Amino acid sequence: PLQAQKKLFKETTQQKADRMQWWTNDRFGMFIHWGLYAMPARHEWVRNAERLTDSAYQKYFDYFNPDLYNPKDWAKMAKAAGMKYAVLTAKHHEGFCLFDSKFTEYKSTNTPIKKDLVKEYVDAFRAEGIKVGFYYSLIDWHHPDFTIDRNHSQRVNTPAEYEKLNKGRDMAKYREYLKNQVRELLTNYGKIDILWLDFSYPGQNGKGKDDWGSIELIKMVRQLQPQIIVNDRLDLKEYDDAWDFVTPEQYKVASWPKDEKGNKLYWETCQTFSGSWGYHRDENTWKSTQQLLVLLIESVSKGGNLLLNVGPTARGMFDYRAQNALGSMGEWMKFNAASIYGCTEAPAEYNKIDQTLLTYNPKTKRLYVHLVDYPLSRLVLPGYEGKVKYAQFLHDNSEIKMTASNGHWDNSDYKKGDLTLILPVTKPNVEIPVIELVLA
Ligand code: H79
Repeated sequence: PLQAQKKLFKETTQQKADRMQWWTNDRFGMFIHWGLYAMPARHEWVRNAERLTDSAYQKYFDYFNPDLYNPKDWAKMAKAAGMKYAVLTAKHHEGFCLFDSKFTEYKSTNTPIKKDLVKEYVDAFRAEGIKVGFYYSLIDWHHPDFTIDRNHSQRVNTPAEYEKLNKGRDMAKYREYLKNQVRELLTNYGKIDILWLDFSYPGQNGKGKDDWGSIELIKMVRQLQPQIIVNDRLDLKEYDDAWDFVTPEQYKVASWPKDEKGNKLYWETCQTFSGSWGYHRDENTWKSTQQLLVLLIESVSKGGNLLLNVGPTARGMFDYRAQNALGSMGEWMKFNAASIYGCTEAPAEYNKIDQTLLTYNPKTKRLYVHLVDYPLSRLVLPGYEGKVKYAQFLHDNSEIKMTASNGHWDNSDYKKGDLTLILPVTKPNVEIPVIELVLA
């Protein structure tokens, strides 16, 4: 028998399901990585990768002036893409704050732009009806009390070097700073829907729950914002209820993630357009529209969400590649969103169909067959005979004829009990066409 998980709060499973309801329904969110690293424009880890010192990094602070920042445009693009929530980096690992914190001078209000960028984001996204979240980095490469560790921008090799560099640094003070800033974010900007903390790496020269004061922190978070949804990176996995969802980052899960008792977990994969999270001018590894749509559809087909990242430029714009990608997703979502919102993994009685991804809406009892690889005029649904009342394309509600026979004199895929759909030979003008099955 497995050990009972520890609990910090009194919330029941049903109460959690109610709190998570909008999030599981909405499925698709926008991640926004924005900070000083938009200026070097070569990955948000540039300070670590190139071992940049405080003084080498200072020029980005001195010249930070995103004069074209207009989060209303961002919110409109997110909405048009079909995204229902957003998560902005209020502070990333570099330590720079996009908000007017009382606890640091290292903030946007002290740069040439002189604005609380978080405030404008919150107002703009809320105005478009998009739920508002904050990313806050646990790691901080700028704070003088944050001890040098294996993920720091300063690299050291020997224990003696660590000791020397960390003389005078006091994690207890950093812990207070972290708590104070999270309190500011969850107090000064109204109702916040999501808190995305990043990240823990316990072990040698690492940091985890004791370094962050994770238990204290999560208690404060839940007290300030009882309905908030929080990710799983505080290193509190032994508690059932100290986190809400798991966060596979830049990889695909094989199947719906479960805990060790086999319970399905709430989950969200976070993904980038090109690899880097921060704006990367020269990266040439942008995903195709097809790949991006598959990331979304496949997540829903396994019961999860997609948080898709944009890295705005140092002038505060989404660059043309990001705009194009969002636009193409929006084109698809405009006609096919019914297979995403409110949908989840299909019940096991509906067999997998080759070259397709299935999603299911439990309220309307409709099954969505995503034709990832468009078939040639016939699609055999294995074991579906008697299970389907009606079939149509989702984008135009045009009927798709079905037959409980092979539908062709030489359809060798067909077995008794299967259902055959008769499709047009020409693929409809939709990146990934969707068949809507009204289930019996
Ligand atoms: O905020 C985004 C990333 O900066 C942060 N989490 C997402 C949401 C993150 N990405 N990777 N990691 C945390 C783990 C560390 C990976 C590293 Fe590397 C491998 C650090 C150095 C080598 C990736 C590759 C980052 C720089 C090079």
